Amino acid sequence: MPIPEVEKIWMDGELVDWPDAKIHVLTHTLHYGSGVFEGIRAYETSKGCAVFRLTDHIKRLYQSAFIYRKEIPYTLEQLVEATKLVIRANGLKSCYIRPIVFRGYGEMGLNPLDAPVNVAIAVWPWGTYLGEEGIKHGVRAKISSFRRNDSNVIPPAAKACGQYLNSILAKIEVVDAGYDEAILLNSQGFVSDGSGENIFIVKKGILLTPPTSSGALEGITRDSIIRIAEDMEIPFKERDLVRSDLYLAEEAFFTGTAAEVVPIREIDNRVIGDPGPITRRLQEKFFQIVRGEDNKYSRWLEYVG
Ligand code: PPE
Repeated sequence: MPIPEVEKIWMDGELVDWPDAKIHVLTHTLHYGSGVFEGIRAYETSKGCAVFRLTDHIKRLYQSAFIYRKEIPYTLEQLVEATKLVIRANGLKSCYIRPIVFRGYGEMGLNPLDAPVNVAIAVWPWGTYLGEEGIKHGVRAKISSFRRNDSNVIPPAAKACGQYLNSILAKIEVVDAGYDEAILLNSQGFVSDGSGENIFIVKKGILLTPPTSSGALEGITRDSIIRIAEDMEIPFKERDLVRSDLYLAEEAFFTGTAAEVVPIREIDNRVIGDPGPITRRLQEKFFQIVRGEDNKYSRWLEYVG
């Protein structure tokens, strides 16, 4: 997807012009994928631009960095403020936000601990991730032959740059085969998540999603949907899912910051059908919340000011 350019990017404490936000070709993370990142969205509301669960995302960024023994040279509050600053500096009403903490220039080799740590926060307007049609009528998903990286290989709990090679292989495979999105199983054969989304299904009226021990990222959208479902008294269970659970699902959908809430209309050519009632209700509520139309969830919105 092409990146629409804006004016400024926050880099190591300063706002720099978009074309000047450059790094050296010997940057450690470019070679070894040793960075960690976040994906966050800000939405237009009647009270101005609001970032959805900004503090929770930045907390996860610190957790990802912690796993890789990387010290972020800023406080959580500073990165929260920097995020708001860069949105304001670009005059955006809504956007996607990509903070990245990476090992910079100066050291090569697999011990990253002496390499410098750099931080950047970029923002840009980003429309629907899997298409408008996908949001409305659902996407066609295929289970990839690539397995999700195991916790003892590359912990899926950290959102690290290098681990996305796993998602990239899965995505290429299913897009080549004519599908919209990949679903990954873990090495035991249980369902994990999508290439860049968590997955939910409905079976016998119960909302189900795999536990994070399946290799699924502890998604913030996933957590939001679980809490919304509880508030709506939709029966919910976190449990391991096998391939046939997906085929026989009454409803299925993906959740993610970039993807938002996207119905799945087909999995491996087994038709699940048009978005079902539970998917619709959760999707509608999610969009109301992010647009600031439901005060009950106002704590999830952090205004840019
Ligand atoms: N699983 C994976 C593998 C994943 O990458 C994401 C987010 C999720 C689940 C959902 O997590 P959350 O955003 O907290 O609800 N993927 C990010 C990157 C996507 C990209 O193409 O880049 C995102 O949605 O921002």
